[in-house]
Amino acid sequence: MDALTRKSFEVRRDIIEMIYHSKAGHVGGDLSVADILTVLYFQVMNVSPEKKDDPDRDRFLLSKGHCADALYCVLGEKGYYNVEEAIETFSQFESPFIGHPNTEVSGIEMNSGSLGHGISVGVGMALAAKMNGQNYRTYVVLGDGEMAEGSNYEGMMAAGHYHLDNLCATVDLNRLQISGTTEKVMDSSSLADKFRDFGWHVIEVEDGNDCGQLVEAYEKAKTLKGKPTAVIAHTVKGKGVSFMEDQASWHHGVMTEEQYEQAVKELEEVLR
Ligand SMILES: Cc1ncc(C[n+]2csc(CCOP(=O)(O)OP(=O)(O)O)c2C)c(N)n1
Repeated sequence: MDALTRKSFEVRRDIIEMIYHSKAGHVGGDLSVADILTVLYFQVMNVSPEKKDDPDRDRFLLSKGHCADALYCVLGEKGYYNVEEAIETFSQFESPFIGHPNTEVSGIEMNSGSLGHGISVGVGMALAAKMNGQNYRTYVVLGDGEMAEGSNYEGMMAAGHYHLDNLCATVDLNRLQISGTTEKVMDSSSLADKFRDFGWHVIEVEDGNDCGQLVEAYEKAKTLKGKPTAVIAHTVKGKGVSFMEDQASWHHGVMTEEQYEQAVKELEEVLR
């Protein structure tokens, strides 16, 4: 197994621990986005704990903020803090590791949780880089259910208008949102056409849980000029834990002890 895939499974293992320990969190979306976050933090982005205040660091915004748990685990694995501390205190009184991303946590650039704001904030950051002659890139990660929020489309329009080729948005397209399929709750199909209509390049990733395919997409995105790039990553909600895969009920389910043990067993088999 390559190092990035291995890391994505270590992140999954942390997520299961964090969620079982706290009896909180959004496990389905965490597991679908685990590979995207791992690839961005461990391969693609110019970020590190040492550079956390460097004005030229790349910027990352988790627009689907309910998956803070996954982001906390990736940042911990990357060395921004001790991942064990995040796992043990997640969602507890006075812990900075609250249920949605907040800038009290080292490495986090934007508070989120109210869906639909990442692209607009990303437009501001990307535009600022252009105006100040800086070379950093801005990355935003969204959910496909989140694409029901109208504010996304205003942000997409502005990004196209200003030709922000230093902005890259990823949609974690797992086809499920909080209460069922996105098709049934609020149909956001033809996302690629929507991005293109607003003046974006689009790269579709057939298997958005495959680290190799994701790396290829992000490296290509870095070479595309004149327009922002949308990476549409086709993922599986709950990926890596068989009984959670493709089940909307695991959007924020709490595991029984038996289910926790089964999840750990499956992930450790991959890591062995
Ligand atoms: C503005 C706003 N409306 C509603 C919610 C409640 N909410 C939390 S997660 C979610 C579903 C998101 O679905 P998706 O973006 O597909 O997330 P994923 O499947 O990747 O976890 C909703 C509606 C919210 N957080 N913010």
